[in-house]
Amino acid sequence: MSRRLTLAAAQLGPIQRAEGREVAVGRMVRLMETAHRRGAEVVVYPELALTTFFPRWYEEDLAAADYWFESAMPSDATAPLFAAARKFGIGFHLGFAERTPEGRRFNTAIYVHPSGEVVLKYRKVHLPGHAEYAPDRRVQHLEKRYFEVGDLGFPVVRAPVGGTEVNIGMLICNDRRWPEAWRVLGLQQVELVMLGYNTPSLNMENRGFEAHHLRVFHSHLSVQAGCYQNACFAAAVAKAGTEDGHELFGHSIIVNPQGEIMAQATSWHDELIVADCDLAMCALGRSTIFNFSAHRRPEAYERITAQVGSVVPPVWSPCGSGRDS
Ligand code: CDT
Repeated sequence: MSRRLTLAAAQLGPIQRAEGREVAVGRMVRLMETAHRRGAEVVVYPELALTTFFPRWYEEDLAAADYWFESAMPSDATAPLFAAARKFGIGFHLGFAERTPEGRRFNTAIYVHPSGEVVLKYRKVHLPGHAEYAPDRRVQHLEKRYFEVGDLGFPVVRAPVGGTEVNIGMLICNDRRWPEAWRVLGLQQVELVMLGYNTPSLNMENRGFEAHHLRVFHSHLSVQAGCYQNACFAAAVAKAGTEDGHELFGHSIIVNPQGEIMAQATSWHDELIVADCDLAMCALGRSTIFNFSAHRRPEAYERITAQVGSVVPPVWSPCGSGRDS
């Protein structure tokens, strides 16, 4: 029996600091309606989709940043999204700032079944940026201040997505640049990676020349390689455009297990892209080049988990004849 999935990625244009969540949620509901009209069974929204990318703003007192966090899901502001999912029979992925009842803060994503039940939760592991105000920086990136490192690992679950059971997993923004994260998902036979991001168009820190086009190239390179090497589909979905004077590059994509881009956003506004995914492609990759049980050599990968930073290699020096070693 063929296993197909109609997958939608709902890129969001900018959300300004002064805009309330109901504005963003209204836009997301309209995108969901479009997704439904176009036959999608699941819609993927960006990282921290409900507000501006607030880690660019410094708050001395952490409690003053609580405004940006959701302490319930659904909250009053997000309830219309859950209602729309029920109405359209569509599942959705949502990125948001989570504040737990114990007061812990995470950069979180969930996959919600059309019934409104949260099927899967992931908390971002690779937090970029810094924890303290950095006066030498032109733009702050305070994710390490506002969030703890995710404590859920990289979970994968098999769950109904539309009419099909799909192995779903998640990454959040900077995670996409780390092959270890993809591989942990691949080792659980992930078939669909849902991934939201907020990535600035420019590196404002000028620690060396970085051509502007490389920002998008590196994002796509990471997602395409992750899909190819782990035989999965991904929806990598951006917040795009100029948010409070800071430009985010958009370029949302849907990628197949061959690493090919199946659909790409072309605007820096709210935009829906849709792709028809044949999940049999995952089994093909997993049973050929990336047949892990046949070809992986974990005994040679010890450094991957034993070591964090890189080490300086030994220096080669000639030893006598240099011939017979
Ligand atoms: N949100 C997030 O993780 N953004 C980072 C910015 C790093 S600057 C290249 C990202 O990896 O896209």
